[in-house]
Amino acid sequence: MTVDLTIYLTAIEDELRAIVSAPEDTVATLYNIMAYHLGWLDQDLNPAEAYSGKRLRPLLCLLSCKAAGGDWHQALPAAAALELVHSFSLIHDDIEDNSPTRRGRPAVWTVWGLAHGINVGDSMLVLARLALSRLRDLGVELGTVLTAAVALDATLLQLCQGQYLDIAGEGDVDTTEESYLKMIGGKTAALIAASTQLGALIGRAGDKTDSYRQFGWHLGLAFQMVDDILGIWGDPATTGKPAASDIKSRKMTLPVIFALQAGHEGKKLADLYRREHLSNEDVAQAMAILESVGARQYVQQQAAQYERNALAALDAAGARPPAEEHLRNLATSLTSRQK
Ligand code: GRG
Repeated sequence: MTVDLTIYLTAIEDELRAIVSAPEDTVATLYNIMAYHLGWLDQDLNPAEAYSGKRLRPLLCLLSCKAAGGDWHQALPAAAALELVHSFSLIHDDIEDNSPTRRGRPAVWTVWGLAHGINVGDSMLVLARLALSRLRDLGVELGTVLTAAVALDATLLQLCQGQYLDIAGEGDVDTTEESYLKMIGGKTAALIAASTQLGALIGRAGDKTDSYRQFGWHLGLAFQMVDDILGIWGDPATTGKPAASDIKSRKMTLPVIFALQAGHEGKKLADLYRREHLSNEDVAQAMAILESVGARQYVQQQAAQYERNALAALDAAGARPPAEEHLRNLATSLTSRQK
């Protein structure tokens, strides 16, 4: 992340810390577990400076607000709400996926168990929704606050629907690219689109708000495609996930969907994916098939196309410098990211 964004990142952390603070000592641990997930504490709940993720969604929100001509400080409650929703979804996703690690550290549920994991996630979701009420204190009009709250709730539903499609489609070797796009639209693009939409809304972008949303939507699709690449070919030391993790768990990601359509090699991959458990040799074979049919290059090209769509929407939004340049740089850095 470039140095220029430090001012926003610092303000995001301050806003999050103010929200994630225990109202009384009896529930201190509940809030401390949230702080662990956010990277501020270690497993023993002592202060830490762990990797806490990119803070992509709040950054997009603040920069969209500024690019639309608004005061980005007014968007801080929405920015924090978006990161809290993201955190909630990761904590629950790790439980649903049985993933033991997150950002290179034990996932919340592996340290504190399923019941606390679910409850901590739920608490973060509720804190996210409540956070929006502070928009009023910062002078945002009541109508805008209501529109933002409804947009956030509609996004939560899209997230649940995308997650449903993801879980229901696991191991389905007949998955089409069309159904994949629907799934990642809900699971990933919806929250990123909401980030740019809410920022623009608070920045009073008026009829340009939808272009900001489109920017986030296309960026979100490109982002997930890059995530798919990293889930197969990412460096475990950088991603914090085991090597070829998405193949081992037989995820229907875009490289796999593409390769499954590739004649004889595709049939071989389908046979592997139908197995209940993939051995190391099976994983190596699946990886060789993906390479041989050019699945990685295909997905890179697709991600680049969605990135171009995103940048075209940003142009249509009439985003103002210097935030426009920050948004552009952020978008392009995401499609070449390593984690
Ligand atoms: C919101 C009510 C409600 C339900 C959510 C659990 C769930 C239902 C959805 C899961 C959605 C999910 C985890 C999608 C993955 C999106 C994704 C690519 C996450 C990684 O985002 P990064 O790279 O993460 O921004 P960092 O670590 O940088 O924060």
